[in-house]
Amino acid sequence: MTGIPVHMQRAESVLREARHHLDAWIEVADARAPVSSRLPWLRRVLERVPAVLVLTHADLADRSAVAAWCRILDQPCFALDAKKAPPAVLVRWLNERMGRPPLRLFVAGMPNVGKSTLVNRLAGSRSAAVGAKPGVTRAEQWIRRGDLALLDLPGILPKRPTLIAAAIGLVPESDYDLEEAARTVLAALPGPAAERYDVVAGERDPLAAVARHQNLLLRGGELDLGRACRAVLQDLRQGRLRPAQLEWPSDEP
Ligand SMILES: Nc1nc2c(ncn2[C@@H]2O[C@H](COP(=O)(O)OP(=O)(O)O)[C@@H](O)[C@H]2O)c(=O)[nH]1
Ligand SMILES: [Mg+2]
Repeated sequence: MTGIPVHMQRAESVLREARHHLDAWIEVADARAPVSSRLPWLRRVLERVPAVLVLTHADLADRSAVAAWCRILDQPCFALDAKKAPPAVLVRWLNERMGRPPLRLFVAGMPNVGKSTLVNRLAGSRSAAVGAKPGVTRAEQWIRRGDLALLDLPGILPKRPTLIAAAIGLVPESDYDLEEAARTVLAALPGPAAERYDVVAGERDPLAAVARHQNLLLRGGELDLGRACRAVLQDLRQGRLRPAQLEWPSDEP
């Protein structure tokens, strides 16, 4: 298990056992950052289990960039707004993998990528019965949701989360520098930043420009850069900076 953080070694050993019982797994990542929001080590562990990649938050991303990502990524890929009904092609893909109901499914991804939202939509109106599903390896790991038996494995994080992952809210706040994350966002989204904060191209200190534009001042009248950082991150997360494409396929080597 070298190369895998200690807190994930248990997750890996559970998965090594459970993978034989899975019909399929859904890797959930964020369409705004399809590199930073993925978990390569998980793909290695689950190599032989049929996989589909779901890119959530497509409603906030750049449509053509996301379409290009889906073309170059290595597996079936669906970009969607997880809050809406899942596309029929995704449901069909899953149904085709089901042996006898329920579909034994692992929905995996970093915190906040949209796993629960997606599962609720997939389980739909039949999701009333929530409880332990006995009989498959370690009973406590499985949750029954309608026609789905879900492997429950919380707390999966990459070893070194990027500032972009932090910016979209996938990383605990204690684990990154707010100012670095906010500056990363402003640098990556010049168009939306200009539109929302009038940050002009070549601006020496874009964060100060945000503080000025939003009138964020400390008592003495100085610019409140701390609040400017929070404003930028909140605007990004709440969909007020659009399109919020933070990683482009053309950046890939
Ligand atoms: N705009 C948008 N918001 C989403 C989408 N998917 C999830 N969310 C929101 O993102 C937040 C985290 O979603 P959640 O399902 O709890 O993530 P989980 O931690 O992976 O289970 C919630 O506020 C959701 O409403 C999406 O596709 N588009
Ligand atoms: Mg959740």
